[in-house]
Amino acid sequence: MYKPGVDTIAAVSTPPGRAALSLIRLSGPESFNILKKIFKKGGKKAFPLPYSAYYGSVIDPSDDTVVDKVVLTTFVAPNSFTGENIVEISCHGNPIIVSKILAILFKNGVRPAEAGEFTRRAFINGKMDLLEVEATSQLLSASTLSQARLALNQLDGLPSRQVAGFHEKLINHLVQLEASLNFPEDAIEAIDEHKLARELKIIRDELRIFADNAKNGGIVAGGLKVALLGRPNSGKSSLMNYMLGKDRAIVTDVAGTTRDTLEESMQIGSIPIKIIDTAGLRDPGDKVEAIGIERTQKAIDEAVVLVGVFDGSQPVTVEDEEVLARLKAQNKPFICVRNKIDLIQKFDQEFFGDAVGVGISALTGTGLAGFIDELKQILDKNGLSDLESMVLLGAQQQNSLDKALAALDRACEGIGHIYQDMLAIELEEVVRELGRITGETVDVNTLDLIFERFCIGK
Ligand SMILES: Nc1nc2c(ncn2[C@@H]2O[C@H](COP(=O)(O)OP(=O)(O)OP(=O)(O)O)[C@@H](O)[C@H]2O)c(=O)[nH]1
Ligand SMILES: [Mg+2]
Repeated sequence: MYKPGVDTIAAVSTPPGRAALSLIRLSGPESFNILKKIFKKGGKKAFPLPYSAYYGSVIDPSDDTVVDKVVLTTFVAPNSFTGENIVEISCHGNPIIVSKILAILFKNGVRPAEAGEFTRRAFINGKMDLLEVEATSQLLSASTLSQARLALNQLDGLPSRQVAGFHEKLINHLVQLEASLNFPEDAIEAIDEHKLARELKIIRDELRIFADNAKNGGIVAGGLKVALLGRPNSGKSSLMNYMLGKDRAIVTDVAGTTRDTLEESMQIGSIPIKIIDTAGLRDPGDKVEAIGIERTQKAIDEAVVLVGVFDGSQPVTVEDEEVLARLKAQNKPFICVRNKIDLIQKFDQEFFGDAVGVGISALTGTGLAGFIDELKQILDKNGLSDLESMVLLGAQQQNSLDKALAALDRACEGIGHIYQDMLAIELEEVVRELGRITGETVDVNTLDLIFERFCIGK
């Protein structure tokens, strides 16, 4: 059973295996007392001082042997990551030494930390809210610098302040509404429903922008997928290879070379992209190709932007027409690429109609810069390059945001038609769900779900 602030916990915060150093972290009320039993320091500096480093030896009290020479760093409550007394032990990075030190700690009143328990204590002690917890989790799992930057922005607290702002404004409205409902005789000013409707709609607009920023944050954190599609031999794999700067996909003049989808990470400007090469779209020649084409549809579904690749050295075919129709039917931004402009062009220039079309050669690289530019513009237009404003939410937080928006919509639509006590119930729900995003109102089960995604030692 979880007991915050009662137990003193410890875990290794660095990855397992041999290294120059490993870091063992302790947090809890007894951290310093326990260290006094197992650590012999050199020098005269008093122990523990806040934010101090001590050089000395870890001793096994059962037989007084020296286990390792270490450096301790101390953080005195409440000025620490968890808000508790923290000691960090930097020892030599040998798994045998690390296990021995942990074993000594566990014999002397420390218990092993659970996954995410340090961060959970930071949350419980008011050191961070759930938006910052989510940012920490995503910072640890980020695979590109821009994803890390996105998480760091959130750690600065802007999304937290935004949600707190919505929360506060709505609570004020709710309090006035409740007061006029409960004490009508006390000459409390009657609610001006027109004014309230206007103000709620402003909050709803702001909350919708916040939701869009969260949607874009989710897309960027997951790696923004761009799928290449087109008929066989149009040059999809060649284009992917050129963009990646390496021969990732097999390229041949055999139609139907790519049979499975291939996914690779790259960056366009500062935006992390996952580029997906797909099996050429046509009537499949065999079972394998048929499965490949099914996977193409999955790639189309997952992609945020689609790129149609057409062979400019050939006249338009029925398959090209099907590809264009498919691009148009997805309700997603797309770019049409006329490839092979290094060859004599037989492709009808008018074929793309209103759609964005660019000529390139995936063989020589001609026109590639223009294509990347178009791609950037699409990302800009869809708010996907503005990392500063993006928000990262966990699944539970997203669920709460959806519920908050739905209840606020009902309140905005209902005001003037529904009883004020119904309106109050909707606003209560918005306030409760917003509180769940930051963690102001949250239940233990949800916390379990949130923190179990962390590694032990964080
Ligand atoms: N001249 C010229 N040839 C190209 C260009 N792009 C691709 N090719 C050639 O076209 C052929 C097919 O290229 P791929 O990249 O394999 O085409 P694909 O669309 O991936 O084909 P599938 O995997 O079969 O769907 C290969 O012989 C390439 O060398 C280009 O810009 N210019
Ligand atoms: Mg291919």
